[in-house]
Amino acid sequence: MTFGDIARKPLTFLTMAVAALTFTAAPQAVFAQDQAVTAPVEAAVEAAPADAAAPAAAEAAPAFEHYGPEMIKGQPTPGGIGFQDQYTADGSYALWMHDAILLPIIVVICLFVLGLLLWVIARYNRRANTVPSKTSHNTLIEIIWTVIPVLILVVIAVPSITLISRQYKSPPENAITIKANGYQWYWGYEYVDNGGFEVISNMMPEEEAKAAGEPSHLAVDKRMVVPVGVPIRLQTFGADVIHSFGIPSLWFKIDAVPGRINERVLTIQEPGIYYGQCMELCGARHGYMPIAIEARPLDEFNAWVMTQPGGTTPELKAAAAAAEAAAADSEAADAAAPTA
Ligand SMILES: [Cu+2]
Repeated sequence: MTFGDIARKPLTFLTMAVAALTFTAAPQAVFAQDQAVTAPVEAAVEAAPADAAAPAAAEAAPAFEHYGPEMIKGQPTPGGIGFQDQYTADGSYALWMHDAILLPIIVVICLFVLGLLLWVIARYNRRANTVPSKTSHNTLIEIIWTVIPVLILVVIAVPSITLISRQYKSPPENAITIKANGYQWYWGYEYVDNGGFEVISNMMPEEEAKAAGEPSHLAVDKRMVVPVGVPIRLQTFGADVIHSFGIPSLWFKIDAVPGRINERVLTIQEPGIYYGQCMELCGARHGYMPIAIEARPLDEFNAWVMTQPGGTTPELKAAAAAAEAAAADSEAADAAAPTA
Protein backbone atom coordinates (compact mmCIF):
# COMPACT_ATOMS: atom_id res chain seq x y z
CA MET A 1 0.00 0.00 0.00
CA THR A 2 1.51 3.32 -1.02
CA PHE A 3 1.05 6.57 0.85
CA GLY A 4 -1.50 7.78 -1.72
CA ASP A 5 -3.68 4.72 -1.17
CA ILE A 6 -3.98 5.57 2.50
CA ALA A 7 -5.09 9.10 1.73
CA ARG A 8 -7.64 7.85 -0.80
CA LYS A 9 -9.30 5.55 1.73
CA PRO A 10 -11.52 8.04 3.54
CA LEU A 11 -12.46 5.59 6.30
CA THR A 12 -8.87 4.80 7.21
CA PHE A 13 -8.03 8.48 7.11
CA LEU A 14 -10.96 9.32 9.38
CA THR A 15 -9.94 6.66 11.92
CA MET A 16 -6.36 7.94 11.91
CA ALA A 17 -7.51 11.52 12.33
CA VAL A 18 -9.73 10.63 15.30
CA ALA A 19 -6.92 8.59 16.86
CA ALA A 20 -4.47 11.47 16.42
CA LEU A 21 -6.93 13.94 17.94
CA THR A 22 -7.53 11.62 20.90
CA PHE A 23 -3.82 11.25 21.56
CA THR A 24 -3.31 15.01 21.46
CA ALA A 25 -6.33 15.91 23.55
CA ALA A 26 -6.34 13.14 26.17
CA PRO A 27 -3.36 14.21 28.34
CA GLN A 28 -4.60 17.80 28.33
CA ALA A 29 -8.08 16.73 29.40
CA VAL A 30 -6.59 14.76 32.29
CA PHE A 31 -4.42 17.70 33.24
CA ALA A 32 -7.37 20.07 33.09
CA GLN A 33 -9.30 17.80 35.46
CA ASP A 34 -6.37 17.77 37.85
CA GLN A 35 -6.35 21.52 37.85
CA ALA A 36 -10.08 21.72 38.36
CA VAL A 37 -9.74 19.55 41.44
CA THR A 38 -6.93 21.70 42.76
CA ALA A 39 -8.78 24.99 42.31
CA PRO A 40 -8.21 27.05 45.46
CA VAL A 41 -10.95 27.17 48.04
CA GLU A 42 -11.37 30.69 49.36
CA ALA A 43 -12.93 29.65 52.66
CA ALA A 44 -11.10 28.66 55.85
CA VAL A 45 -8.15 30.68 54.74
CA GLU A 46 -6.41 32.48 57.56
CA ALA A 47 -6.42 29.77 60.20
CA ALA A 48 -3.90 27.24 58.92
CA PRO A 49 -0.86 29.34 57.91
CA ALA A 50 -1.19 31.47 61.05
CA ASP A 51 -1.25 28.31 63.18
CA ALA A 52 1.78 26.96 61.41
CA ALA A 53 3.71 30.18 61.98
CA ALA A 54 2.66 30.53 65.61
CA PRO A 55 5.04 28.09 67.37
CA ALA A 56 8.13 29.37 65.55
CA ALA A 57 7.14 32.98 66.20
CA ALA A 58 6.50 32.27 69.86
CA GLU A 59 9.98 30.82 70.41
CA ALA A 60 12.03 33.44 68.58
CA ALA A 61 11.86 37.16 69.23
CA PRO A 62 10.79 38.50 65.79
CA ALA A 63 7.21 37.52 64.86
CA PHE A 64 6.72 36.06 61.43
CA GLU A 65 3.50 35.19 59.68
CA HIS A 66 3.45 33.27 56.41
CA TYR A 67 1.42 34.50 53.46
CA GLY A 68 -2.13 33.21 53.08
CA PRO A 69 -3.65 31.96 49.82
CA GLU A 70 -4.54 35.51 48.73
CA MET A 71 -0.84 35.91 47.88
CA ILE A 72 -0.76 32.93 45.48
CA LYS A 73 0.51 34.18 42.12
CA GLY A 74 2.24 31.37 40.28
CA GLN A 75 -0.05 28.39 39.85
CA PRO A 76 -1.84 26.54 37.05
CA THR A 77 -5.36 27.73 36.23
CA PRO A 78 -8.26 25.39 35.41
CA GLY A 79 -8.57 25.01 31.63
CA GLY A 80 -5.47 27.10 31.01
CA ILE A 81 -3.64 26.31 27.77
CA GLY A 82 -1.04 29.10 27.72
CA PHE A 83 1.92 29.89 29.92
CA GLN A 84 1.46 31.02 33.50
CA ASP A 85 1.87 34.75 34.23
CA GLN A 86 5.56 35.55 34.60
CA TYR A 87 7.18 37.19 37.61
CA THR A 88 10.82 37.46 36.50
CA ALA A 89 12.44 39.62 33.81
CA ASP A 90 13.59 36.54 31.87
CA GLY A 91 10.10 35.07 32.11
CA SER A 92 8.46 38.22 30.75
CA TYR A 93 10.98 38.31 27.90
CA ALA A 94 10.42 34.64 27.08
CA LEU A 95 6.66 35.06 27.21
CA TRP A 96 6.91 38.07 24.88
CA MET A 97 9.04 36.05 22.47
CA HIS A 98 6.47 33.26 22.50
CA ASP A 99 3.41 35.50 22.13
CA ALA A 100 4.77 38.16 19.78
CA ILE A 101 7.20 36.21 17.61
CA LEU A 102 6.86 32.42 17.71
CA LEU A 103 3.09 32.06 17.83
CA PRO A 104 2.34 34.52 14.98
CA ILE A 105 5.01 32.89 12.79
CA ILE A 106 3.68 29.41 13.54
CA VAL A 107 0.08 30.46 12.80
CA VAL A 108 0.96 32.18 9.52
CA ILE A 109 3.06 29.22 8.32
CA CYS A 110 0.37 26.69 9.26
CA LEU A 111 -2.36 28.67 7.50
CA PHE A 112 -0.15 29.20 4.44
CA VAL A 113 0.71 25.49 4.14
CA LEU A 114 -2.93 24.52 4.75
CA GLY A 115 -4.00 26.94 1.99
CA LEU A 116 -1.43 25.50 -0.41
CA LEU A 117 -2.57 21.96 0.35
CA LEU A 118 -6.24 22.80 -0.19
CA TRP A 119 -5.40 24.57 -3.43
CA VAL A 120 -3.41 21.60 -4.72
CA ILE A 121 -6.16 19.16 -3.70
CA ALA A 122 -8.86 21.21 -5.42
CA ARG A 123 -7.01 22.41 -8.48
CA TYR A 124 -4.63 19.58 -9.32
CA ASN A 125 -6.51 16.39 -8.50
CA ARG A 126 -6.75 13.71 -11.15
CA ARG A 127 -10.22 14.76 -12.33
CA ALA A 128 -9.63 18.52 -12.54
CA ASN A 129 -6.16 18.21 -14.04
CA THR A 130 -6.15 15.29 -16.44
CA VAL A 131 -2.89 16.24 -18.18
CA PRO A 132 -0.32 17.02 -15.45
CA SER A 133 2.53 19.42 -16.09
CA LYS A 134 6.00 17.89 -16.50
CA THR A 135 7.78 20.88 -14.90
CA SER A 136 10.62 19.73 -12.63
CA HIS A 137 12.55 22.97 -11.89
CA ASN A 138 11.71 26.60 -11.29
CA THR A 139 14.71 28.65 -10.22
CA LEU A 140 12.73 31.61 -8.89
CA ILE A 141 10.49 29.49 -6.67
CA GLU A 142 13.48 27.47 -5.45
CA ILE A 143 15.32 30.64 -4.42
CA ILE A 144 12.20 31.98 -2.67
CA TRP A 145 11.55 28.80 -0.69
CA THR A 146 15.17 28.74 0.43
CA VAL A 147 15.64 32.39 1.30
CA ILE A 148 12.34 33.03 3.11
CA PRO A 149 12.76 30.16 5.64
CA VAL A 150 16.34 31.33 6.26
CA LEU A 151 15.06 34.84 6.99
CA ILE A 152 12.37 33.44 9.31
CA LEU A 153 15.02 31.47 11.21
CA VAL A 154 17.19 34.57 11.54
CA VAL A 155 14.22 36.54 12.92
CA ILE A 156 13.66 33.77 15.51
CA ALA A 157 17.36 33.32 16.30
CA VAL A 158 17.98 36.88 17.52
CA PRO A 159 15.57 36.86 20.51
CA SER A 160 16.16 33.15 21.06
CA ILE A 161 19.93 33.48 21.51
CA THR A 162 19.37 36.63 23.59
CA LEU A 163 17.12 34.61 25.91
CA ILE A 164 19.65 31.79 26.24
CA SER A 165 22.46 34.20 27.12
CA ARG A 166 20.24 35.97 29.68
CA GLN A 167 19.48 32.66 31.35
CA TYR A 168 23.17 31.76 31.61
CA LYS A 169 24.21 35.04 33.26
CA SER A 170 26.32 34.46 36.37
CA PRO A 171 24.91 35.65 39.68
CA PRO A 172 26.38 38.96 40.90
CA GLU A 173 28.77 39.11 43.87
CA ASN A 174 26.09 40.24 46.34
CA ALA A 175 23.60 37.47 45.41
CA ILE A 176 22.12 35.45 48.28
CA THR A 177 22.97 31.77 47.99
CA ILE A 178 20.21 29.24 48.57
CA LYS A 179 20.69 25.57 47.78
CA ALA A 180 17.79 23.32 46.80
CA ASN A 181 18.53 19.67 47.57
CA GLY A 182 16.38 17.05 45.87
CA TYR A 183 15.66 13.94 47.93
CA GLN A 184 13.49 10.91 47.19
CA TRP A 185 10.87 12.41 47.55
CA TYR A 186 10.94 15.87 49.04
CA TRP A 187 12.99 19.05 48.86
CA GLY A 188 15.42 20.53 51.36
CA TYR A 189 16.35 24.21 51.16
CA GLU A 190 19.74 25.11 52.55
CA TYR A 191 20.36 28.77 53.42
CA VAL A 192 24.10 28.84 52.83
CA ASP A 193 24.57 32.59 53.44
CA ASN A 194 22.20 32.69 56.41
CA GLY A 195 23.70 30.26 58.88
CA GLY A 196 23.46 27.09 56.81
CA PHE A 197 20.20 25.74 58.24
CA GLU A 198 18.09 23.46 56.02
CA VAL A 199 14.31 23.61 55.69
CA ILE A 200 12.76 20.24 54.85
CA SER A 201 9.69 20.67 52.68
CA ASN A 202 7.10 17.94 52.23
CA MET A 203 3.85 17.90 50.27
CA MET A 204 0.81 18.87 52.33
CA PRO A 205 -1.89 16.20 52.56
CA GLU A 206 -4.77 16.97 50.19
CA GLU A 207 -7.38 17.71 52.89
CA GLU A 208 -5.01 20.00 54.76
CA ALA A 209 -4.14 21.91 51.59
CA LYS A 210 -7.80 22.39 50.71
CA ALA A 211 -8.55 23.59 54.23
CA ALA A 212 -5.71 26.10 53.91
CA GLY A 213 -7.11 27.35 50.59
CA GLU A 214 -4.06 26.15 48.69
CA PRO A 215 -3.92 23.91 45.61
CA SER A 216 -3.45 20.29 46.62
CA HIS A 217 -0.38 18.46 45.29
CA LEU A 218 1.35 21.86 45.09
CA ALA A 219 1.03 23.08 48.68
CA VAL A 220 3.81 22.11 51.09
CA ASP A 221 4.20 22.07 54.86
CA LYS A 222 7.24 24.38 54.85
CA ARG A 223 7.73 26.80 51.98
CA MET A 224 11.01 27.94 50.52
CA VAL A 225 11.11 31.53 51.76
CA VAL A 226 13.23 33.81 49.55
CA PRO A 227 13.84 37.57 49.24
CA VAL A 228 12.12 39.56 46.51
CA GLY A 229 13.95 41.93 44.14
CA VAL A 230 17.34 40.54 45.23
CA PRO A 231 19.37 38.21 43.00
CA ILE A 232 19.35 34.70 44.43
CA ARG A 233 22.20 32.36 43.57
CA LEU A 234 20.02 29.27 43.41
CA GLN A 235 22.05 26.09 43.49
CA THR A 236 20.61 22.62 43.04
CA PHE A 237 21.92 19.27 44.15
CA GLY A 238 20.56 15.73 43.94
CA ALA A 239 21.05 13.80 47.16
CA ASP A 240 20.14 10.43 45.63
CA VAL A 241 18.96 10.52 42.01
CA ILE A 242 18.47 13.28 39.43
CA HIS A 243 15.61 15.64 40.28
CA SER A 244 14.73 18.92 38.62
CA PHE A 245 13.74 22.15 40.31
CA GLY A 246 11.09 23.85 38.17
CA ILE A 247 8.72 26.78 38.73
CA PRO A 248 6.78 27.71 35.58
CA SER A 249 5.74 31.23 36.69
CA LEU A 250 9.37 32.16 37.43
CA TRP A 251 10.69 30.74 34.14
CA PHE A 252 13.07 28.65 36.16
CA LYS A 253 14.08 25.05 35.73
CA ILE A 254 17.37 23.45 36.59
CA ASP A 255 18.38 19.84 37.16
CA ALA A 256 19.44 18.66 40.62
CA VAL A 257 22.18 16.15 39.89
CA PRO A 258 24.02 13.90 42.40
CA GLY A 259 27.70 14.73 42.69
CA ARG A 260 27.57 18.20 41.20
CA ILE A 261 26.09 21.60 41.91
CA ASN A 262 24.12 23.45 39.26
CA GLU A 263 23.58 27.14 39.61
CA ARG A 264 21.40 29.86 38.10
CA VAL A 265 20.48 33.33 39.17
CA LEU A 266 16.85 34.01 40.08
CA THR A 267 15.41 37.45 40.75
CA ILE A 268 11.72 37.50 41.63
CA GLN A 269 9.95 40.78 40.93
CA GLU A 270 6.91 40.60 43.21
CA PRO A 271 6.16 39.24 46.66
CA GLY A 272 3.91 36.20 46.45
CA ILE A 273 3.62 32.42 46.46
CA TYR A 274 4.84 30.52 43.43
CA TYR A 275 4.31 26.81 42.90
CA GLY A 276 6.47 24.34 41.04
CA GLN A 277 7.24 20.65 40.94
CA CYS A 278 10.05 18.19 40.51
CA MET A 279 10.44 18.02 36.75
CA GLU A 280 12.67 14.98 36.32
CA LEU A 281 11.16 11.52 36.71
CA CYS A 282 12.90 10.47 39.92
CA GLY A 283 11.04 7.44 41.24
CA ALA A 284 7.78 6.23 42.72
CA ARG A 285 6.73 9.48 44.42
CA HIS A 286 8.12 11.87 41.79
CA GLY A 287 4.68 13.43 41.42
CA TYR A 288 4.47 14.17 45.15
CA MET A 289 7.40 16.50 45.74
CA PRO A 290 6.05 19.95 44.91
CA ILE A 291 7.88 23.23 45.38
CA ALA A 292 6.29 26.27 47.00
CA ILE A 293 8.29 29.49 47.00
CA GLU A 294 7.26 32.34 49.26
CA ALA A 295 8.92 35.55 48.07
CA ARG A 296 9.10 38.30 50.69
CA PRO A 297 10.68 41.76 50.88
CA LEU A 298 14.27 41.50 52.17
CA ASP A 299 13.53 42.74 55.71
CA GLU A 300 10.70 40.19 56.07
CA PHE A 301 12.96 37.48 54.66
CA ASN A 302 15.58 38.39 57.27
CA ALA A 303 12.90 38.29 59.97
CA TRP A 304 11.96 34.78 58.82
CA VAL A 305 15.63 33.74 58.81
CA MET A 306 15.87 34.79 62.46
CA THR A 307 13.02 32.39 63.32
CA GLN A 308 15.07 29.46 61.98
CA PRO A 309 17.56 27.46 64.08
CA GLY A 310 20.99 29.05 63.63
CA GLY A 311 19.55 31.62 61.24
CA THR A 312 21.62 34.74 60.73
CA THR A 313 21.97 37.56 58.20
CA PRO A 314 25.23 38.76 56.60
CA GLU A 315 24.90 42.03 58.58
CA LEU A 316 24.59 40.14 61.87
CA LYS A 317 27.47 37.87 60.87
CA ALA A 318 29.63 40.92 60.09
CA ALA A 319 28.64 42.57 63.38
CA ALA A 320 29.46 39.38 65.31
CA ALA A 321 32.81 39.09 63.54
CA ALA A 322 33.57 42.75 64.33
CA ALA A 323 32.63 42.22 68.00
CA GLU A 324 34.82 39.12 68.14
CA ALA A 325 37.73 40.98 66.60
CA ALA A 326 37.26 43.84 69.09
CA ALA A 327 37.18 41.34 71.97
CA ALA A 328 40.33 39.67 70.69
CA ASP A 329 42.00 43.09 70.39
CA SER A 330 41.17 44.08 73.96
CA GLU A 331 42.33 40.65 75.20
CA ALA A 332 45.58 41.14 73.36
CA ALA A 333 45.85 44.60 74.90
CA ASP A 334 45.16 43.11 78.37
CA ALA A 335 47.77 40.44 77.79
CA ALA A 336 50.24 43.05 76.59
CA ALA A 337 49.57 45.47 79.49
CA PRO A 338 51.44 43.70 82.40
CA THR A 339 54.63 43.27 80.38
CA ALA A 340 54.63 46.92 79.34
CU1 LIG B 1 12.28 14.39 42.03
